[in-house]
Amino acid sequence: MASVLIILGSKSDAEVGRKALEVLKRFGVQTEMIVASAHRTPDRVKLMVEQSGADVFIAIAGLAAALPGAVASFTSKPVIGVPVSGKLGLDSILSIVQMPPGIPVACVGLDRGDNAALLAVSMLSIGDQKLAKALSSYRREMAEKVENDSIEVQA
Ligand code: RP5
Repeated sequence: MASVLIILGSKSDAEVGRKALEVLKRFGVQTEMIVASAHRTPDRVKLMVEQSGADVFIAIAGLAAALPGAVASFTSKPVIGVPVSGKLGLDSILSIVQMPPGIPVACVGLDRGDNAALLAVSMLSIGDQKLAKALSSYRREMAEKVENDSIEVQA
């Protein structure tokens, strides 16, 4: 069964991680969430990634957010980075987006654990028809909500 490992750079990133967990749970994707810091526990990051059987990794970190890049250095599976908002705003985004050539990571918006999970579901759905169908109906539900919202504001 397809699975995702969510790695938080700190316990303080847990709220963003929970957004991802919620979405992955809705799609029935097996998920585990752990804490491992790229700067404070680099050996632990390596160990957790190398011993994980996950198909997709979601790495969530703020400040000089090296975690997604560090995770990607230990696996050739897809890594999705989630920049966590701080005082500066662009620090974690740039740290994740500006990977050197050869080791890319995907980057979603600030604090968008939910979008990271949806992107993971989209990747996993390539080889999983059930997941692909679930993603299509999720999108249909969203479209219906927009149409209903429109009716509501017009009334
Ligand atoms: C980053 O530094 C973590 O991902 C977190 O977003 C930020 C602050 O960490 P703590 O001081 O809360 O542990 O490495």
